[in-house]
Amino acid sequence: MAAQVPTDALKGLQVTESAKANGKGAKPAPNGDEDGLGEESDDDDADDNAAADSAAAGGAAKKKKKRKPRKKKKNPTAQTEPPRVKVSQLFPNGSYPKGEEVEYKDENRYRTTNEEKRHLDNMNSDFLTDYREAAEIHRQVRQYTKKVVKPGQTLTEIAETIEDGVRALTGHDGLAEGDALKAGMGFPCGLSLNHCAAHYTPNAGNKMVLQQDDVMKVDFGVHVNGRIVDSAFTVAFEHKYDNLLQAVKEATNAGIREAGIDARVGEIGGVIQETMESFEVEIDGATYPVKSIRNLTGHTILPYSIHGTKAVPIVKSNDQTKMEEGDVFAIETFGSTGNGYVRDDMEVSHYAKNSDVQHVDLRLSSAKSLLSVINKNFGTLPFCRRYLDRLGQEKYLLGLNNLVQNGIVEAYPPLCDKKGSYTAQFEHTILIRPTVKEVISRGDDY
Ligand SMILES: [Co+2]
Repeated sequence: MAAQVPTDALKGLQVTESAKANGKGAKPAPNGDEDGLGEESDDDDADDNAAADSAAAGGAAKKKKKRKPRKKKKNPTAQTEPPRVKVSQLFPNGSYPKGEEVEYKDENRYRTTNEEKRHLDNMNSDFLTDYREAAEIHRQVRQYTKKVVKPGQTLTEIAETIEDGVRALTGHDGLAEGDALKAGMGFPCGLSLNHCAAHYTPNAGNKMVLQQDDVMKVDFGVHVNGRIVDSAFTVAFEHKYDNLLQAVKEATNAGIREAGIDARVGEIGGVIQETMESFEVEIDGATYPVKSIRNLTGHTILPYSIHGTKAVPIVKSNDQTKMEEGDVFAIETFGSTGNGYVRDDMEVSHYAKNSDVQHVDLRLSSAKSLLSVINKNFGTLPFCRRYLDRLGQEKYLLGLNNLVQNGIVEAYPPLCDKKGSYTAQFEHTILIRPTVKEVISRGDDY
């Protein structure tokens, strides 16, 4: 999810204690898993096994004779299509694949083998496990999506393909109160077309259909216990956009390469811009320079908070802010054939509660009750109108707008360059670990 210059990116967002507490709701599953595979424990596993356990224990010898020998429940070993198998079953004991680990350079080279830094890394094992699980879910869902996405599908269908996949793979459908805070969507699935760069997702009743000629930015987040993986790619069916996509992919990888402990974000922006703007693209007979969109940035990610306090510009700047050990960054770059500048346009779909708001006395009862729904289900995680719809909320717009006017909830409108232009995006989440930089969302695809 893109951060905007300067306001969004520079807000000092804090994690609320209640959000933290809610996120730690996963209980260990009962021991005595019949298949003995010691699968990752969470609430849903407990539910799945409850029936089987009681049949095995309570039903004991008496009933056993009457029944046909029950087949042993086996853990699936492969993902289905569409993806519906929890990744915690595919990777028992939390043994999720690592991201791409990159050693630090120069004066930070010592860290890879340093005893103290390795110790610090080991103390973060829950953090790493949650992050790797979320990243694996992102990879599996996006790779399925890339396989099936076709012109003629509605944006709503595509968004639901992704969101249903993410929720199933976390094992949390997010319908029971507080469930979406344990794991699920880290922010709404953005499907921004052509001149729109970010923060578009269909609201209820949207009939937009993906066209053969479209350039679609797919930007979605997966979180496990508030650890958000923010990663995005661009889909195009026509080869005329190849150079645009290539420019942005290389610019993002340049940013990832430059990132590291003590790296200055302004310099990283310069390298990103240089890479991006070394490309041009010919579309329908006209040649365009590819420009970095100068008022969009990458950003730090905090627990349950998608936009942290640091920004990573994608143009050269004097920003001397340094990356530090322990930071989590979303490195995202946007290229455009237009002005290289976005402004708010079209209907809002994305919202998030501000984490730094003081208590406000709300007079509107619909705003009060909606805020309670937001607190219980999303905390400070971004959500969209469709997520309120699926919780059964109705006629909430007045209340929602009131929360926005009172500064409690922030609206994130779609961000678009000039009409007729094309924009592309690639994004990865990276962990600035004590010993190495881990590109947690890296896959074979990008
Ligand atoms: Co982002």
